[in-house]
Amino acid sequence: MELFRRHPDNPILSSSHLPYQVNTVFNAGATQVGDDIVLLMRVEDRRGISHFSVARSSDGISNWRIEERPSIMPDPDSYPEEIWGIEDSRITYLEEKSLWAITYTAWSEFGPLVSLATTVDFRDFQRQGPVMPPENKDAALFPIRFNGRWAMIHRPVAKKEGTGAHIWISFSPDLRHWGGHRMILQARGDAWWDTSKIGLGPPPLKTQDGWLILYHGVKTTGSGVIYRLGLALLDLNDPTRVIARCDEWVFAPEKEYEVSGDVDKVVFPCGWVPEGDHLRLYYGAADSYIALATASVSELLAWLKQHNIY
Ligand code: BMA
Repeated sequence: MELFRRHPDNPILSSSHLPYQVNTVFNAGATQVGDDIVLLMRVEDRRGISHFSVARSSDGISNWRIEERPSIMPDPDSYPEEIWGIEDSRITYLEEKSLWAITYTAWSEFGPLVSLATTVDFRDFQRQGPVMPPENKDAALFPIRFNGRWAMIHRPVAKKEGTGAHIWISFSPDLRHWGGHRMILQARGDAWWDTSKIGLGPPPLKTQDGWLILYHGVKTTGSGVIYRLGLALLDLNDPTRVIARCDEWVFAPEKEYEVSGDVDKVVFPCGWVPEGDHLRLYYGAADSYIALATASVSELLAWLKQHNIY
């Protein structure tokens, strides 16, 4: 049986749900706000440039309420790094600050970088500017501080030829100044399903066994790339310490809406919403749709124990 079970109504959101004409919707950040599930959808317009649009639903599956106009448009006049669009948000609630922190990819003239915004209601957003220079993406904050420092996972691209793109962690006293950079998970190379590039999916999830990490791994094949998903676990008190990493992938493009779209064979989650042991995973499918899968956190942890390479 699959660990992540696809919702029968998949894909739950597509371009036809938008009240204005767009190319695609995919790779949405997700969180619970009051009684609603809120998605911060990546919307690619018909120029090819992405912005964010908020979708709200009380069951997280249907009857999405989507605003008439984009929620956050790229603003290259004030934020030049957003010239080619804003993409792939990850949302973390910071209880200490009573706000949501949103990390996203800003596509600058010099390549993708990581920017930060905050909000208390998903109506008004406060940009905090870039936090990681290019090339960097797939970033998310932890919800708490470690020894007084905030922590962020991100994915810089190594310049050294053939070394791939790996997952790093960095620390900050104030969410602005980042240091203590350290590589924690490496693209595995060789025949592996996560051979060439890996990147964080949703923000790290606190569990009894550690911080649960869902990441995408990329393999280039004769017919293009395949984006599949794997699991890892970081130590609860010291997230630079990897305590588990899967051998096999846990989720891969199989359904028509995952296999065929603007970019074929892509599953790309940016958000999950836990409720006790039950987990809803929102993922982009083929860079064209938003889909939902559910899982049990304890089943994921049990599977990871069996498939741990550490
Ligand atoms: C990655 C990101 C994602 C996208 C994926 C597949 O590099 O740009 O936004 O879903 O490629 O095209």
